[in-house]
Amino acid sequence: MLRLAARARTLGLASAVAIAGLGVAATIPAAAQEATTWHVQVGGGDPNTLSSLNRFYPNDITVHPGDTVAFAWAGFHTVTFNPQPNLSLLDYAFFGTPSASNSLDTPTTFVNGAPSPGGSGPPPAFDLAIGSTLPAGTYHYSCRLHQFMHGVIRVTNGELPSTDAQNQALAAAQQAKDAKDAARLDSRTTREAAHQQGEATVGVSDRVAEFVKFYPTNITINAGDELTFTTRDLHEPHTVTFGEEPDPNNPFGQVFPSGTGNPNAYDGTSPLNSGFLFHQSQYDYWNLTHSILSAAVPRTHFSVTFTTPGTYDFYCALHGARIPDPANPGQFIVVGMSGHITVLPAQGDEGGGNH
Ligand SMILES: [Cu+2]
Repeated sequence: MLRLAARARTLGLASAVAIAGLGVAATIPAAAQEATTWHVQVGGGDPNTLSSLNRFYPNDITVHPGDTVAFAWAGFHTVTFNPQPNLSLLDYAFFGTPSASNSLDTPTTFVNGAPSPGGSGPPPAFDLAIGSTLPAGTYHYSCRLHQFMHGVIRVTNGELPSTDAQNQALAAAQQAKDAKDAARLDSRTTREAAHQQGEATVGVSDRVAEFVKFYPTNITINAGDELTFTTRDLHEPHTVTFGEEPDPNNPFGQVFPSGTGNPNAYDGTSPLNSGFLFHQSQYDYWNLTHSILSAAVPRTHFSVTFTTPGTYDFYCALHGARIPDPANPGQFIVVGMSGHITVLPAQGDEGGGNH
C-alpha cells in the first residue's frame, strides 16, 4: 500500500525564493478580482534520505468564495474536510470515498482528495473548488494518515492579506526550516542508536519530520541475547520482516504477525514478520475500528532472539522490500527501509576473554 514507489514525489518549489516584500498586503477589493488559483504543496521531504515532511506548504491561506485551491502531492497523504465517523484511513487513502466532493460548497461538505495509489509518475494535482456561496469562515482540513498534519483555509469576502506568490515564498522558507530540523532529528537518532545495546529503532518522527529508516542500519548482537525493535514514528506504521514477503497476494498481508520463524529462538532465515508496529494514537486517528483491520493490535515493540551466528537481512514490508539480487541469481537483497544483523556467537562461547 504505502510502498516507496507510491511515495514518489516531485518538489515543485524552488529552493531559494526571495521573501522580500511579504509585508505588502494585496489591497484590491474582492469584487474587482478574478477568481484566483491558490497552490498548496501536500507534504515534502526527500525519498533519497527516506525522509518525509508531513506539513501542508502553506498550511494557512485566505481566499475568496469561487477561488480554486490546487493541492500538489509531494508524498502520500490525503486532503480531507469533514471526515466521516464511519470511514477509516483505508477508505480515504485506498478504497475511495464515493460520497466525497471536490467542491467545498457548505461548511459541512465532505471533501476527500488522495493520490491514486499504484499509478506511475506523479499524480495530478487535486483541485478544490471553493463554493461561490460558501460563507466566510475558517475551514479545517487534514491528512487522514499523518495525525499532526492539519491545514486551514480562511474564506473572506473582503481584502486578502497576501497573494499566492507571497504564500509560496513563506511556505518555501518553512519547508527549508523543516528540512533543517529533520536533518537534526536524523543525526541525533543516529548518534543515540550507536550507543544502544540490544535495541533498535524502527522509524523516528517529531510532529512534522519523519524518517522511514532503521537505527542503526547495521546491528550486532550475540546469539541468545534479545534484540528489541521499537517504533518512534508517530506518523506511519512499520514492520520488522525477515525472509520472504508476507502473503504478496494480500494487500494487507503485512499488518498481522506471520511466518514460521519463532522470535524466541530464531534461525535468522525462516519467514518472520512482526506485523504492524504502531501506536494507539494512530489506531484511533485512522479510525481502524471502522475498517477490515479493526483486529490489528497497536504494539510498539518487537523482540527477537537469534540462535545461530551469521548475517541476516531484514526490512519493513511497507517502506522497504526484499528483491532478487541482480548481481547474484538466486540471492536476494533488501532495499528501502531495511537493515542487516550480524549475530556473533553466544557470549559464553567466546573463550572467556572478558571475565
Ligand atoms: Cu516502514
